[in-house]
Amino acid sequence: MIATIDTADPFAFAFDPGTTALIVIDMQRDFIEPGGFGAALGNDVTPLQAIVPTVARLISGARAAGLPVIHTRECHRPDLSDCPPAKRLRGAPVLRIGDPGPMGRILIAGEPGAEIVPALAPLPGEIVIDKPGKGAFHATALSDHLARLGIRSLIFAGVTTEVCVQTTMREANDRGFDCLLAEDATESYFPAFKAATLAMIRAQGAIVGWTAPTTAILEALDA
Ligand code: C5J
Repeated sequence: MIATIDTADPFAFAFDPGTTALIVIDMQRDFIEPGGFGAALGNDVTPLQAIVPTVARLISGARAAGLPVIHTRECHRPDLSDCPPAKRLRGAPVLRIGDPGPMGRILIAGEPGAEIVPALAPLPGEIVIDKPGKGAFHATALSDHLARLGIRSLIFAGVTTEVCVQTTMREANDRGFDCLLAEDATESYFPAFKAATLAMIRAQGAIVGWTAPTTAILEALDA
């Protein structure tokens, strides 16, 4: 059965919940808690913390509606073999990827900081994609999982809006998925970047995809 979100931007978003998945991007301690990668880059992490309850509501509505919930984590192997020097050495952060920090080594798989925040912990059996890039399709098995599950439409949440969320949405759009971003279940360290990203996504007749508030998405899933 087709569900429709009439209030989606730039026009109604129609999707079949049976072929739709929720992708929650990088809701990790390293981006959301003080002492992680986001803070090491000089950012205030409080705006990202504020969306955790909204993301939790979206995840629980998706689970209740039977949608697969896929979680991603931006992180690297302990030997950094999947972290290009161009990424690790860029800029002048207080702590670089791989350096020891208050939550273990920054953005390294298996370290406490790379874990998803406890309030949004994946359930046993849910897919968790560890990704070395900003986009979740790059160097991961995400495409294979989506093909195996018969997924055609994707609902997105997570952080940060203009980096890993937008990159993954663009990758998905190019692969033929209809993409919807939950406006209030995504956040950036830079409010202007979030606003610009939402506008870019829905410009030119949904050139990348649609956006809608979490409540509207949950109502459509519930109907
Ligand atoms: C960043 C991300 N911002 N998950 N990563 O470096 O968006």
